Amino acid sequence: MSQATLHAPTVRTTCPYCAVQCTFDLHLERGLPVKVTPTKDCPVAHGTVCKKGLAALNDLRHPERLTTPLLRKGGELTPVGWDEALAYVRDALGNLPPERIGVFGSGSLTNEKTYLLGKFARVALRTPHIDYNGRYCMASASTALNRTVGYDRGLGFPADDLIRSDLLLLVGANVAETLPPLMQYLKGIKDRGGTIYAIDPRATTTSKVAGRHLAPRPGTDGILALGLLHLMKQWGRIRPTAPAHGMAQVLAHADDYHPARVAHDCGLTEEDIFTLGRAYAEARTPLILTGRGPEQHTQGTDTVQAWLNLAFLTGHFGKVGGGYAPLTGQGNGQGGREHGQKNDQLPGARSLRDPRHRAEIAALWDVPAEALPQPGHSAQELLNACGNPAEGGLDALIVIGSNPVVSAAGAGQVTQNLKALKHLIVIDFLPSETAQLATLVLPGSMWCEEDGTTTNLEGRVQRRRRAVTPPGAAREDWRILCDLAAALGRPHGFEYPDFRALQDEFFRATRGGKADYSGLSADRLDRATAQWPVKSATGPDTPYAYAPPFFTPDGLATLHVPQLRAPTLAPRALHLTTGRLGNQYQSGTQTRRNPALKAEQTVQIHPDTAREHGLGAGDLVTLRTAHGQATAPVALTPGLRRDTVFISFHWPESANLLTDPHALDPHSRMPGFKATPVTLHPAHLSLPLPTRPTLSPVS
Ligand SMILES: Nc1nc2c(c(=O)[nH]1)N[C@H]1C(S)=C(S)[C@@H](COP(=O)(O)OP(=O)(O)OC[C@H]3O[C@@H](n4cnc5c(=O)[nH]c(N)nc54)[C@H](O)[C@@H]3O)O[C@H]1N2
Ligand SMILES: Nc1nc2c(c(=O)[nH]1)N[C@H]1C(S)=C(S)[C@@H](COP(=O)(O)OP(=O)(O)OC[C@H]3O[C@@H](n4cnc5c(=O)[nH]c(N)nc54)[C@H](O)[C@@H]3O)O[C@H]1N2
Ligand code: SF4
Ligand SMILES: [Mo]
Repeated sequence: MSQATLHAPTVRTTCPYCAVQCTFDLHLERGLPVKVTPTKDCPVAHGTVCKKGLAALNDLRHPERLTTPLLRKGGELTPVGWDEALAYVRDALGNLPPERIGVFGSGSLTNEKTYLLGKFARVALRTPHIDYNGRYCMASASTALNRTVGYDRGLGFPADDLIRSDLLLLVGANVAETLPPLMQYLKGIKDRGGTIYAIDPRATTTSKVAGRHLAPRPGTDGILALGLLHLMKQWGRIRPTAPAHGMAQVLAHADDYHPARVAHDCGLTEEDIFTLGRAYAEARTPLILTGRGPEQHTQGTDTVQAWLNLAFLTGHFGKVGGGYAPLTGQGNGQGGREHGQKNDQLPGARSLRDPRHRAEIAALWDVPAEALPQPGHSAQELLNACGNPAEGGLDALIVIGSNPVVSAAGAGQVTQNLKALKHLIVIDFLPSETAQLATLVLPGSMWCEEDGTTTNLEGRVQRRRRAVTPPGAAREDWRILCDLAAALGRPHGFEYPDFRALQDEFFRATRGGKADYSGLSADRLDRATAQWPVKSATGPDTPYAYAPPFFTPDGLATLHVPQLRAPTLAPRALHLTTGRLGNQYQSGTQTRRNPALKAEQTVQIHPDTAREHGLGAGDLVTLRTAHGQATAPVALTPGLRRDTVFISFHWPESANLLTDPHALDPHSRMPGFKATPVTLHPAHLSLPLPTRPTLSPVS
């Protein structure tokens, strides 16, 4: 190592990817970050990282990095200067009624950008139609927690407490691939003699480490939870965490869920139900963690509710080491769902429907409260409305931090809708599939090119620090949003002299909200991270969030009776479920280009099912659903249920050509990403293997 390297400066920041938000030291050489070192004092990872984080710098100066605005001229995206790009925005959006313009945000954005995006939509565009990709992610868990205890902070306790659990139920969470540093806690639980169950239709890397695996049919997790509640009632194990509304109804409803019925609906044996029930009844600190497996269904909210009810009624919710919590996914999935990019939300997890909340934020933003729009379309409805007068008709959409052409349900239909828009403006740093459809692409900033804060899966706020400036004519995202407001002739409220001014306004805006960050500042966060709420500059943070009294008008929780149906399949149909691979991230914009992160798309099928369909390993199979079709090579997967197939959604034209853009959870507006009836069709076997799966939407 050269002397220069040894003495090179380092900048401490957080990873661009998942909700663990590992802290890194970035080593700089000649002003550019060249190496990532995990830091031992990272509160969750404690110095471990995953491959994605270590390789994150490969995208920073990637040859495809966007360095200039691109405007569609004569059908082609053509480099232009910022003046021309902003003049386009002025002419394009300035002449549209506000309710014809939509904004689509992201749980990848820092808290400050999330806050600014919500303000931009309501104050500069004056549109009700802003929502974000967290609707596809945490919305069902968040909705269930909010309606039960009045708020949602992901893990209600520090991650270090995970090892205090003596029974961990990982329900549809493949943490070995998706939140790898959490594996040290699984080891900790086992070292202390605890038991871990992975509940997943597939055997996964996680289930192997867990040691116990139950594979219910996709979409039946809530019924399994009802079966456990039924047993706990029979066995006299009901001792609620606190008095609550709705308990009698929830307990009466569980009477119908006897083990024989539950086993039948879930595709398990009665013995499975009893064994799990005994383990739960005997555990001192059972902890239920849900991932996207049980949540991303059209009955996702009620499914989570069933697990939450179980934890609450057996007295574990809110207790150290036990209870129920969802595992947050995106880097700022937690903060991203608190500060106003949600269609019905104002900063600090306030409600856009609440007159008092509207007045508080209107005063801060210096606008009349009546000028703030009411709630608009949710994410999928927003995309369904694009270019589509039959579904609420939007003419223009601004997308930042998401790639819905790959990640939205019914991506074939969504692609057609986006093409039908008059104006599609995408702020990204790489040419995502969505950016490639845009009429205007604005080159934004990557994680280590900006300051800000993110909130990790334990509700802990940490600083992101800028190590380098964006390349070429790329700009920091927050500046782009302010430039757009100015181009629209609405600069008032978007004239921050510097980033600190925006950040301080953001912290102030949360004062008095449920997600109160008002005691925080960049300086305080330099000294120590903090879990919200943090209500004053000198006051404490809140490591434990879910203790009564809850954030409800009377301080009590309200349990809801879950309405759950077991999915039915036509003859010959199978369940299609979707999810993630360890080496790829989300819609893949940031990881498919990264040579350090090799992965391939396959369709995982049980060997017996494959044989019945005349398929062998590596054969191309076409998956057909009511919404589209997709072709990819078969991977024989013995640990998978025979009635289920699995495909990842990291590649374009894959999983989401098969999912339904219209069926949504009535409470969370979540699409059914994880259960679609599918049929298998061997593709022409003499075809060469494609370098990436090829699919076409059903016309
Ligand atoms: N490598 C990697 N890590 C990531 C991400 C990524 O894209 N790549 N994304 C981040 C984000 S945003 C998120 S939300 C998290 C998600 O993290 P996870 O929730 O762990 O991810 P998934 O793979 O979507 O789903 C988890 C498991 O659910 C199972 N499953 C499918 N259907 C069902 C069902 O009906 N019931 C049950 N019980 N299980 C089911 C799948 O087989 C899968 O193993 O990961 C975060 N971390
Ligand atoms: N079938 C199926 N579909 C799914 C899921 C599933 O399990 N199955 N999971 C769902 C879930 S949980 C999620 S979270 C979504 C995620 O899917 P998306 O919402 O598409 O999220 P990403 O792929 O992370 O997209 C991020 C895009 O924004 C860019 N970007 C990232 N950070 C920033 C930033 O700070 N600024 C700017 N300007 N651009 C940025 C990236 O380059 C990329 O193009 O997918 C959902 N879709
Ligand atoms: S992707 Fe998640 S686990 Fe991996 S380094 Fe980044 S924050 Fe840590
Ligand atoms: Mo997510």
